[in-house]
Amino acid sequence: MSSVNLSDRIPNNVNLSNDRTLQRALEHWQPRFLNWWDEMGPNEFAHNDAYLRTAVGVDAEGWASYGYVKMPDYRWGIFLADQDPERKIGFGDFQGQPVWQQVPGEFRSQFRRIIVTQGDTEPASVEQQRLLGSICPSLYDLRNLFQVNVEEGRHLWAMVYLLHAYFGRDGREEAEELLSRHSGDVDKPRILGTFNESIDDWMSFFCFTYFTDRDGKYQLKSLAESAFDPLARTCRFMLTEEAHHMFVGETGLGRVIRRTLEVMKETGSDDPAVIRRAGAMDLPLIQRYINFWFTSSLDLFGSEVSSNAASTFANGIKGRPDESLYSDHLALNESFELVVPQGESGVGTEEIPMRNAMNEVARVAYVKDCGMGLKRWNMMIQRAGHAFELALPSTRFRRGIGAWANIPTDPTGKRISAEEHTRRMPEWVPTEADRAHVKSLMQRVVEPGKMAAWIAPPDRGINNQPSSYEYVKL
Ligand code: BYC
Ligand code: FE
Ligand code: FE
Repeated sequence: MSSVNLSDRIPNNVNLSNDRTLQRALEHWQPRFLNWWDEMGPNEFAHNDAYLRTAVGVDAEGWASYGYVKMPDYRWGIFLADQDPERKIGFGDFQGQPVWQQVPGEFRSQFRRIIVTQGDTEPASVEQQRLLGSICPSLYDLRNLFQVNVEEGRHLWAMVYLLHAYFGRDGREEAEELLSRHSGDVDKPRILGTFNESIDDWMSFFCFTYFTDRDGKYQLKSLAESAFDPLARTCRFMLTEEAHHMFVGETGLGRVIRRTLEVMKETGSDDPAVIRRAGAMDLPLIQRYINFWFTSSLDLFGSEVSSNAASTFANGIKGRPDESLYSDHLALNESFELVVPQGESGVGTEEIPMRNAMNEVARVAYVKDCGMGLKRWNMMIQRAGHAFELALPSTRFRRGIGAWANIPTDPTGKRISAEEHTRRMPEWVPTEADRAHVKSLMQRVVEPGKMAAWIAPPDRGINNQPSSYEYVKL
C-alpha cells in the first residue's frame, strides 16, 4: 500500500516530498485555491466547526476520518487508489499492453482536455451551491452540503495534481484557469452547460446531487478504466467519495416526498394549492424539478454520435463505465442502433459504429441507474395509496446537445410542434410560481434535531451520531 504523508502542507500518498519542484508548484497553487474558496465558496460559515469526514488514506479506515473542522482549515489532500503493478490496458487499440505511468505525447492534448473538463465541474458545483447554507432545512443537511462542497474541492485538487505532475507548463496554466472560470459568468463560464445553471434552493440541490453527481459517477467510472494509470487511480478513489453525494440527493428527495405524503394525508387532499398552503412541495412540482435536472444532466454525456468518443476509446483514454462487464473490449465490429429524428415529425433509427456511440452507451447505463431511486419513491407513493407516479422523461426531451438538440418533443419523446412545445413547457419544468413557492419555503432551520416543515427527518444521522447531533456549531 502507498504510504500517506499527512504532515506535508498538502496531505498526499504520492510521495510529494520526493519531487520538490512539483511540491513547490502545488504549494504555490494552494493559496490561490484558498483564496478562491474564500471568494466563491460557502464563506459565510468560514468560522464554524462542521462535523466532516476527511480522507487521510485510501484504505477502509483512512478514507473516512470524522471530526469537527472549520472548512478553510479542511485538509484537502491528493490521494490515489493503490497501484496494481500488473494492471493492463482494458480496452481500445492498446488493449492488453501495460498501463501508462506517463502520458504518451500523441495523446497529450486529448488527455488534458478531458482532465480539464472533469476538473472544471468540481469547483463549478461549489460555486453553484455557495448560498444554500443560509437557507438550510436543518443542521444535518447543512453538514451534508458542506461535506459535498469540501469533497468537490478535493476533486479539484485531484485533477490539478494530474495537470501539474504530468502536463508541464500548459498543465499549470490550465490549473490557474480552473479557478478563473466561474459558474454562470457571462464572460468566463464553466465548460459544461449544467454547471452554469443556478442552484438557489434545496430542491435544486437534491436534484443536482441525485442527477448531476451521478453523471460524475459515470464519467469517473469511464476514466477509472483509463490506460493512463494515475488518472485511473485518482478516479477510483474519487468514486468512493461520490457515493455520499448521490446519497444526499436520493435521501433528500425521498425525505421531501415522504413529507409531501404526510401532508397529503393530514389535509386529505392532493390538490397542489392545498399542499402548498400547508407548506410542502406537491408531487407535480417535484416531477418538474426532476424533469429539469435529469434532462440537463443528459446533455453532459455529449453527442450520441461522437468521433471524439470513438477516438478517446480507441486511444485508451476513456473506457465504458464498468468496462469489465463487456466481453469485447475492442468494439470494432459491433454497431449501435440509435433512435434519431426523421424528417419533419418522425422518429427513425440509424446504425452507427459502436465506438462512435460510446457517449450513448454511458448515457444508457446512467439512465438506468437514475431509475432506481424513482422506483423506491414510487413505492412510497403507492404504499400511501396514491396513483401518482414519478417518471424520468424521455432522453429526447428538452435536449441541448446531440441528435435531439432543439427538437421539440413532449416528455414521452413524442415530436410536437414548436408552438405546442413552448406553450406547454410550464407543465413540464418548474414555473416561476413553482420556484417562488419553493423559495418561500426556504427558511433557515438550525436548531439541532429540528427540520424545516417541507422535509421529513433522515432515518439516521451521520457516522452513527443521532440525527439531532450538533453537526455544525453556529
Ligand atoms: N455542455 O463529441 P461531443 C462531475 C461539447 S460531472 C457544453 O458531443 P465529447 C460532477 C464537448 O466538450 C462529470 N458543451 O462530446 C458532478 C465538445 O466541445 P469541443 C464531468 C458540451 O467530446 C457534480 C463538443 O461539445 N466529467 O464530475 O465526447 C458535481 C462536441 O463534443 C456538452 C466529464 O465530463 C455540454 N453538456 O464530450 C461535481 C468527463 N457536452 O471540444 C462534479 C470529461 C459536450 O468541440 N469530459 N459538449 O469544444 C468528457 O469526457 C467529454 O468531454 C464529455 C463529452 C463527456 C463532456
Ligand atoms: Fe466530484
Ligand atoms: Fe460529487
